[in-house]
Amino acid sequence: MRTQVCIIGGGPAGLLLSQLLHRAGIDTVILERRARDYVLSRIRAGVLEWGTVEMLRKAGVGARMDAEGYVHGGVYLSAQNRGFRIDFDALVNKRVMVYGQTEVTHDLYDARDAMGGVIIDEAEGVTPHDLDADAPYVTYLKDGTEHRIDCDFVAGCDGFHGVSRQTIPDSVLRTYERVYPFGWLGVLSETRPADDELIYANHERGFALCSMRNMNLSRYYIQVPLDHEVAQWSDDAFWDELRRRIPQDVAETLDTGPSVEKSIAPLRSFVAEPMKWGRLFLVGDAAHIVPPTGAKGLNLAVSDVHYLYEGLKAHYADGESEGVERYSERALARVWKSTRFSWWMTTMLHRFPDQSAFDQRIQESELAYLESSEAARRALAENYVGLPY
Ligand code: FAS
Ligand code: PHB
Repeated sequence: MRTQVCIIGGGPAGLLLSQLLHRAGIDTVILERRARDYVLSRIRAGVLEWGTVEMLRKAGVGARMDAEGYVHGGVYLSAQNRGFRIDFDALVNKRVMVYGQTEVTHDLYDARDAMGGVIIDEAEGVTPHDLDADAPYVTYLKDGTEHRIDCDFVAGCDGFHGVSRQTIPDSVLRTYERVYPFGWLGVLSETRPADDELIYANHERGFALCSMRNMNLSRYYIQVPLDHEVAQWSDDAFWDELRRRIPQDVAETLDTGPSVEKSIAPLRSFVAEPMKWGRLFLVGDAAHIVPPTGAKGLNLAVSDVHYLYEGLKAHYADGESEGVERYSERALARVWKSTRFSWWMTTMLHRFPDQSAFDQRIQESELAYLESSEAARRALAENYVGLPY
C-alpha cells in the first residue's frame, strides 16, 4: 500500500490531522493499535480552547460540539473557602467550550468514516522505517500478516507510550521532565454539576476540581498521594473529601451519586525535542505531556496538528518546504508556553508533600495577587483560553 502521510495513532491528534489533510486532497492512512471501542471508551479532557473549537469547525466536525457543548466565559478559583472568578469575557474577550474529548473523538471517527478515511484498527507491531531517507515506510501486523505502507511522511500521533518518539536516535532526542508527587483521582457521575462553571480549589488537604460534561454528567477530581489506588476510595469517601476541599456554599448543595467511572491519573510535565526528525513528525502526547491543571493536553495536540497541517498543505500544493522544515520550531514555541502555564497552575493549586510554611504562604499570596490584580487575572485568562497559534 502507498499513501502520502502515514499516521501512527488514532486518537484526537491522528484523527484530526487525517481529517484536515483528506479535505485538502492529501491521502493518509491511520494505524491504530487498539480496537475502536477501546479508543472511544477513554474519558479524558473536558475543556476546549477557542482555537480548538475553530480547528474542529474547519475540519467539518463542529456541528455536535456547537449543538451540545457549553460555552464558558470564566472559571472560579478558591482557597481557604474564599472564591473569585476569572472573567474571560471581560479580561480577554474570548471563551472556552466545555465538550468532552470522548465526544470529540466520536465526532472525528464519524467524519473519517463518512469520508471513507482509511483507519486500520488493532494494528500490531507498528514500526517506522527509513525515516531519515526520502522514502520512509511503515510495517505492521494485522491478523498475523505483515503489511507495508510506503509514504512520503510519517506523523507520530501515538501518545506518550507510542513507538514514534523511540525511533529518534538518542544522539538527537532531548527530553525534559518533571514528575509531580501526587495524582488526580477522577470521578464521572450522572449528577448535576456543582456550579455553572469550573471550580479549581486550593486547599490544605489538597487540590480539587469541579467540572462537567453536560447538565446531568459531572466530572470531579481530587489530588491524591501517588501510592493511592482507586480500590481504596469508595464513592462516599470521595464525596466527603471533595466537600471538604471546595467552597462551603458549593459543598452544601453538591449533588452526589454513584461513580460511572473512577480512575487515578499521574501528573507529569514532559517535552521531547525536536518534534521533527527526517520524515517523522511527533504530534500531541507523543511529544509532550502536561499536568491537566491547565486543561492544555488535548488543546496542544490540536495546535501541533495546525502547524503540521499547514506545512504539509503548502508542501503538496505549492512545493513550499518552510512549514514542514520549521514545524518543530513553531510547535515547540507554543508547547513550552503551555507547559509553563500548566506547571504554574499545578504548583499554585496543589499541596506538595515537602511543602514548607514559606511555600504555603507563597501559594496563598499568588492567589491573593490574582484576586486583587486585573493584570494577573488577564495573564491567567489569556493562557487558559489559549494563546494564539
Ligand atoms: P492519545 O494518547 O489520545 O492517542 C494516541 C493513540 O495512539 C491512542 O489511541 C493509542 O492507542 C495509539 N497508539 C499508541 N501506541 C501505538 C502504536 N505503537 N501503534 C499504533 N497506535 C498506537 N488533557 C486535558 O486537556 N484535560 C484532561 O483532563 C486530561 N485528562 C487526561 C487523563 C488521562 C488518563 C490521560 C492519559 C490524558 C489526559 N489528558 C487530558 C491529556 C489527553 O487529553 C491528551 O492530551 C490527548 O489524548 C492527546 O491526544 P493524542 O496526542 O492523540 O494522544
Ligand atoms: C475535565 O473536565 O476533565 C477537566 C477540565 C479542566 C481541567 C482538567 C480536566 O483543567
